[in-house]
Amino acid sequence: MGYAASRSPDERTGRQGSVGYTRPVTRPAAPAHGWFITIEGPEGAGKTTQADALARHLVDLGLDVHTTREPGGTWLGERLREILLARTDSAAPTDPLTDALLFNAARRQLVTEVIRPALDAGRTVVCARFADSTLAYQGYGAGIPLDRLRALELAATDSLTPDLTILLDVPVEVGLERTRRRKEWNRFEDTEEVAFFERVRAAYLGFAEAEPDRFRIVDGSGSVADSDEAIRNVVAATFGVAQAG
Ligand code: Z5A
Repeated sequence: MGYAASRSPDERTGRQGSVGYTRPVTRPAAPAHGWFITIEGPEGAGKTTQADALARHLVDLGLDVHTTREPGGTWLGERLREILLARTDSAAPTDPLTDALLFNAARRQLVTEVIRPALDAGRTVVCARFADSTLAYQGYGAGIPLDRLRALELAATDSLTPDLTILLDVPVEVGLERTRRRKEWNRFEDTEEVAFFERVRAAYLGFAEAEPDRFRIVDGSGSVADSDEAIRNVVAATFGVAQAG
């Protein structure tokens, strides 16, 4: 990360010893290696809405941005998403480790096909949900031991970790109420109890406490504009991209 520094007059003339002049910087330079920003949180927190808004903001600032989501973001990932989220008539509940394997399969494809190449090309990637979701939902929500999940995560990500994770936090009832206004619920919203979503929310807050350098908590219970502004402030403070040119 950082800004392109202009050369001083003395650098241009080759003279040594005087204080250089640096023009004021109004735009962020494209980072040599792109920033990887994830947006996490419970359902209905506004992750999709805010991922799109943040991407538009960063594009306005001159960055080359790719927006994506989990599960999904590739041909294979979107097919797996359909399977994972489909409501089922089957009497047999889906095994949570099966879910974890499928989420990580989609993740592996997204990382290798999209995220790594984009970051290596200097693009910024904004992703709605990433590996923290599996730890929160299949780990703290559904009870899979975290060491098993971390092994799957390592295989899927090759240790790729976001530079910044914005945790959009909302009370469970607020988020579920927002998602229930939609016509379609997904399998998780259909079958899980409120206690499950309370464990997920608490897990996210615990992750943020454990990794304060990576996580920033944003209150998602206000208006879309409130979340939007708070996220812009977080990104500005983290990467120094506040000033539009
Ligand atoms: N899952 C998992 O278990 N393990 C994993 O590893 C991964 C995922 C990756 C699908 O994820 C499910 O997969 C999810 C977790 C599980 N299960 N559940 N339940 P998803 O991200 O595709 O689905 P989601 O989290 O349920 O997304 P969502 O419900 O669409 O929530 P959102 O993206 O945070 O919010 P949104 O789409 O931006 O907004 C939802 C609605 O609220 C919409 O009508 C907006 O207009 C409205 N909204 C948004 N912000 C506001 C504010 N601030 N005020 C009022 N209304 C708002």
